[in-house]
Amino acid sequence: MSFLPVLAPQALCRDDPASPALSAFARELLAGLQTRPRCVSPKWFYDEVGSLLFERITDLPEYYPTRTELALLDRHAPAMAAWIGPGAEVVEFGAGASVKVRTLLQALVSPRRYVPVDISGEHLQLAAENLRRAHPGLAVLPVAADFTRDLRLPQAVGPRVGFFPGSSIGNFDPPQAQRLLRRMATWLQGGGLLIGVDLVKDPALLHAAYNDAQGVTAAFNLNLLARANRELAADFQLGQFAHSAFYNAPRSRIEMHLVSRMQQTVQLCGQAIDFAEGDSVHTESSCKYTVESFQRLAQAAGWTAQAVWVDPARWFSLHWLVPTDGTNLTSFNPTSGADT
Ligand code: AVJ
Repeated sequence: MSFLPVLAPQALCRDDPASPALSAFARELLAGLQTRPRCVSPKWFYDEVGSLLFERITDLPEYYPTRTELALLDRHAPAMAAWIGPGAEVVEFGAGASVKVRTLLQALVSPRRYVPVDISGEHLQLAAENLRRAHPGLAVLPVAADFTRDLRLPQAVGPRVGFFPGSSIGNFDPPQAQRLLRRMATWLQGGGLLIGVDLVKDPALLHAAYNDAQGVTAAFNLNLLARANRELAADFQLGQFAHSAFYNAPRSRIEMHLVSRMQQTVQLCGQAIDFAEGDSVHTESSCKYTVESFQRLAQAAGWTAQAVWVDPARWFSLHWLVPTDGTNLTSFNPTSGADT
């Protein structure tokens, strides 16, 4: 009698070499490649290389969201600060390099604490150091967490306010976005939420923003496979996959895919993954809203829109939301309203 050799998952695919359990990345990537249609969460883009590539995207001439949102923050930070009120504890979801929050923190009246939450731990510590230098007197308490799964925040030290810029909410389809907004309401304990939302616009502008001439977005997308090679010892041939990004008009969203250029088999954690020519892996959705469609979504998630700021070209929006049940803890009443 003979035993068939069982291919042990490669050591790199596991957090603990003594346990057969796969790491979260290995597990989700394998499951995503074995399901149909193939899909992988965009949260896995953000290892160190991916976080740097994303920062390069934000500087691209075609990528309008970051500079448009920064201009809105610059111009309207005093009005936003008035809605938020003094002594706030700012919780940022997906803080990355914590660039945008600086403008907000400068306008706030004695902010008590800044709590950046990010899935990428290395990035978080560096950003926290820089912020402490820029705001001596401000407590900075980074939390490394995947808030799409679970989030445990430290005890609040002041009225909480959420900050979720960049239109990262667009990564979730509307039902998921609604669930996430509801969970944010519980984390914020009655506090408001300042959230950036990219707007529906000429598809040609959207297409250019996700198909930049320098190929940085393509490199960002392909880094998912490079990361699997680095972290999981997979053998993806990067040249054998193509970046594809297009606007899905009926669903008002940009979709990014990695498309197999040929028939091929990839080894991943002891499993053989087959691709036919043209098979695609859906790696990201970036949903676009109108001001009204986003306000309806927020309303359905238990939030009331009190103010919205939009740039003159109507490319991007920032929304000030408060819980509909009226338990907003801010006692400060702003006298200056929002303008659009
Ligand atoms: C960080 C999710 C807002 O959807 O525009 C940029 C990520 N992907 N280029 C976006 C991204 C490709 C970005 N978000």
